[in-house]
Amino acid sequence: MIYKRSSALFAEAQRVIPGGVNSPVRAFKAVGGDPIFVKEAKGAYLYDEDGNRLIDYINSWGPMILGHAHEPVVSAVVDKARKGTSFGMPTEIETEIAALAVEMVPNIDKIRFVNSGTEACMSAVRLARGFTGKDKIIKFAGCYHGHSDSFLIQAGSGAVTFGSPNSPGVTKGTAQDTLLARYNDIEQVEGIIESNKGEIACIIIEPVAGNMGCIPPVKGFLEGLRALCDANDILLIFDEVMTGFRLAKGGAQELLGINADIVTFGKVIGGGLPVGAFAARSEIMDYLAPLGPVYQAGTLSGNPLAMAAGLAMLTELNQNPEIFKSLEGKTEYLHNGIAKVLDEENITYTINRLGSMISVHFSEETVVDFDTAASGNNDTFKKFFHGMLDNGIYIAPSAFETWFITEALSYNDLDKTIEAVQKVAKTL
Ligand code: KE4
Repeated sequence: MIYKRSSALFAEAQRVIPGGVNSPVRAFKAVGGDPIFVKEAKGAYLYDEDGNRLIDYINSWGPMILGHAHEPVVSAVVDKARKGTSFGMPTEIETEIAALAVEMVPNIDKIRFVNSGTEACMSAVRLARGFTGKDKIIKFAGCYHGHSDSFLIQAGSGAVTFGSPNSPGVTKGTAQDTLLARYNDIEQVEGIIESNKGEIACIIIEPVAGNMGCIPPVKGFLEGLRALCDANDILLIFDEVMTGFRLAKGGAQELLGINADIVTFGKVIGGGLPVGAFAARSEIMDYLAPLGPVYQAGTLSGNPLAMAAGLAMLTELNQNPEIFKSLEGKTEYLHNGIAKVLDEENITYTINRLGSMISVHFSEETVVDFDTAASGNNDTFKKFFHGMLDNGIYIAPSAFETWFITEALSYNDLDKTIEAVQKVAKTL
């Protein structure tokens, strides 16, 4: 594959944008080489600036669950744009999408829209602190809840990719209120709660981790967190920015049958436009300004354009719940196909999968937390990434990310992907 124009554009971008990108993981630092610049996309395919067509397994890190430039979303946005893009005043469409989200997701009465997953998670933690009157939070090494200061403590995704889990600029004062636990280790969480009795406002977790690759919760882990929160007056925050409206209509709460106190959303809920949200039962949400004392605000929150994209997306998912089963079937097919060809080539690997989230780890250990995710052979991953790219398949440019399956993928696309793995496996 030729990437001449992408490389030229990257050189230009670096003159005026730090690192040439507006989000670090896009810079290919973890895999080497220059990033691909996308010209346009449709369905399951990206078309880069050098005329290459790539089968896309990132889908903008999750939002494009129905494929790129999905017609109902596009026309909803175009129609809305003609009537104005933002007013900074309430509009009916915000109520429509809020009511639909409340109908689709268990345990929430009200939802507040913001502009990113980071903002949703940041606001959810502030709300939990305000509601409980307590300061400390528990997060899990390798989980990523966006780039708000409280979360950049052994965060996943781009933060780990950069090998700089704790970012400069996060003060000691902030860091001291963030307690770190190991994913899937309920005993450790119990110990942390014991040694911080009465001080913990919330536990925030990705119910299915997606920022260390895909790591499903082991049996009993989430149930244990639920019980510990109930016994200690701690709010359980499910960060469903990735899993929300992807694993099921009601997200991980529905699929795994665990009730969270606050749920955060992003990605799919915006249909590809900048939307985040956080939601809970009224008793908690009514603590938010202008009703309650916890302040949270945003100029473009709930803007009609983003709401139109999100409403079109959620409406289609709500009316066609069989999409989630179809996504799961495609992901399982891909999993089995990749496993078969890697076994044939005697490659050491493990594949984690849940619903339409999947990741390939070149590790002999079962990947259940940050440390085992980090034990993967990164050199092998780099070769795998570039080999797949050269075969027209775009997977996450980091071993600490999840692949996102889109309904726009055909089984022919999946077969092409498996064939590419077979070819690349011979070079590993
Ligand atoms: P945003 O602020 O990027 O919209 O959302 C932050 C966030 C919160 N919670 C979870 C579970 C997330 O996965 C994310 C963002 N995901 C990354 C991909 N792993 C976004 C990609 C990027 O940083 O460019």
